[in-house]
Amino acid sequence: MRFPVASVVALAFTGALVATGNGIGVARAAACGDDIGEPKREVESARYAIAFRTVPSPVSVGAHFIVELAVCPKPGAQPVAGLRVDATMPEHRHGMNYRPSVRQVSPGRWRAEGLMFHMPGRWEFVFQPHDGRREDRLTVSEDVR
Ligand SMILES: [Cu+2]
Repeated sequence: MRFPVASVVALAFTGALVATGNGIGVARAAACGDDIGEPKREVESARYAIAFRTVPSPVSVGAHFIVELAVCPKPGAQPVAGLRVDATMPEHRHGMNYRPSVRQVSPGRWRAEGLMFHMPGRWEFVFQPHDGRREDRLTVSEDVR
């Protein structure tokens, strides 16, 4: 299934919401995936907030890893009907050699297995939640040594 991508690209941050001075944003981000475990990272688009962590963390080159995610619709957004998880090396114009499997483990919680960064350098996680009609695209930079 293909969806038009809402061209929303958000950058990774740790507590960067505080810098926006948006009190509502701080509260909302804190509520999404609070219990996901450390090191928790967050990213958001216009419609969705995502908290996630990799297992293990940090990720090792050439070793499979898992991504655990909480995907939270913002007020007014539709519930998440599906989620795609991928990773690329933008400077090298390639992706992973493996296609991760993604499943919902409980309401709002997702698990992606079978990811592998096969070389060191700057990777970018690509999270694409959709509501059945439209898909957002959230990216998070990851330096892998
Ligand atoms: Cu590469």
